[in-house]
Amino acid sequence: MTNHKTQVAIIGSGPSGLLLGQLLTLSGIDNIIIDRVSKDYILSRVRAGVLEEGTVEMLDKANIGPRIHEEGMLHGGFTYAFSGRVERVDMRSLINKNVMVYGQTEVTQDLMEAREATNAPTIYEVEDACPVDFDSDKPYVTFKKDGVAHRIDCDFIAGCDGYHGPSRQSVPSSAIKTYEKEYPFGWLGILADVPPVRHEIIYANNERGFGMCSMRSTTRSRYYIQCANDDHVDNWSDDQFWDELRRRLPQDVAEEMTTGPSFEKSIAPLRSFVAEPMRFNKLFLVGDAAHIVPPTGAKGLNLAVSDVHYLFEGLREYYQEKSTAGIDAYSQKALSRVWKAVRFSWWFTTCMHRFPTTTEFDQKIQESDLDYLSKSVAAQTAVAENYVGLPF
Ligand code: RFL
Ligand code: PHB
Repeated sequence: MTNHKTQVAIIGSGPSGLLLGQLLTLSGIDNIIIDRVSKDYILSRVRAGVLEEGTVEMLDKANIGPRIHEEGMLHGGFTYAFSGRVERVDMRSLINKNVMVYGQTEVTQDLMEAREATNAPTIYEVEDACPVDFDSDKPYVTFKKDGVAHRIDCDFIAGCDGYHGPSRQSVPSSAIKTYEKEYPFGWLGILADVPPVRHEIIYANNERGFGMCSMRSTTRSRYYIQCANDDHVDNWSDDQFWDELRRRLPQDVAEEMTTGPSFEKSIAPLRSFVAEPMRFNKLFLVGDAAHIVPPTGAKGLNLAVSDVHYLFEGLREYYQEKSTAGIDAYSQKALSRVWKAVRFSWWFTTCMHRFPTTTEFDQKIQESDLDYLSKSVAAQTAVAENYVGLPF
């Protein structure tokens, strides 16, 4: 058995674990991060692309360097299309705020590099990670690495291990309540080294299903189409994908879109999920470990960052001011913001997609919702506030 000792043991080296670790390290609070997979595998995962202003501020606070401001693209609005119309929510003129388009993979890479520069320990490719005795004053984490058993004794455990990780699953079912909604479709996404068709993101509601244009840079595009839940990437050649996407976009956009070979293609299911509470004495759930939102509105990564904000402030207060007020308030503060993002993501998903059960009545309601949005400054302001992210 190899024994380790630290103040905060962090399970999961995704954006939430890495950001929490970096903020703790910068405040002189020891932490060890463990992850089931390798660094390269984590960096090969293609996920979110839109960062709220509060997220960028948190990344600045973590000192992850200037790359995000050099390479990230500020967007002052987004476009939505429906019923042959093209409309825009202008966040910049409505509420003087922007979002930043910068890939989650880049955020993760920046955080990994920042962590390496501090020499804070990260152990990759561990097996059987398990939070233990977190209801007592002597919590610890066990795992195996290369067949050798390890144990990390700590003050607190941060469960930053995503939806499938062991942290939430180690909580007795009587102590946790979960809320869940599955959507009867997924998103088929591709990455291609072609210039984005428009400077801003386009969300398209179409009778053939949802379609979306996003990007990672001025030379790299990310496109999505709604697909069936049981669909498979092998069913879609690049040509089939582009043809179907074109059919779902406004005509001028479809005609001007540059296509090319994709180098990544994947299907993500859409789900809303919340676990309550997010604290179990010495164990905290953070990010996807506690909640999942459908990607419409790009809230998943941003919610992980706001959780980290509340938890980091609580832990900092605990160590520097000997107060438990922040960690005691963590679950309630985080969940209050989580539910608002869950509602917004659900609303945007419901407005923009075709459900197998959509009736003519539902269709009319969807169209009138989007028509109202296009005509009401109050509605646009509400959407803009949610899209750029509610305050922490
Ligand atoms: P992550 O990124 O899932 O990281 C969790 C880490 O925990 C590790 N882990 C374990 N470690 C040790 N032992 C175990 N037994 C473990 N089990 C798991 C994992 O290897 C991993 O490294 O969670 P985190 O840090 O909370 O970050 C959350 C975000 O990643 C997530 O909210 C977003 O990526 C969600 N999401 C999207 N969000 C958006 O805002 N826009 C998007 O376009 C978008 N696309 C996506 C997504 C999530 C996807 N997933 C989860 C399948 C597309 C996909 C495919
Ligand atoms: C993305 O670029 O992957 C993206 C952007 C906005 C969303 C979802 C995904 O709402």
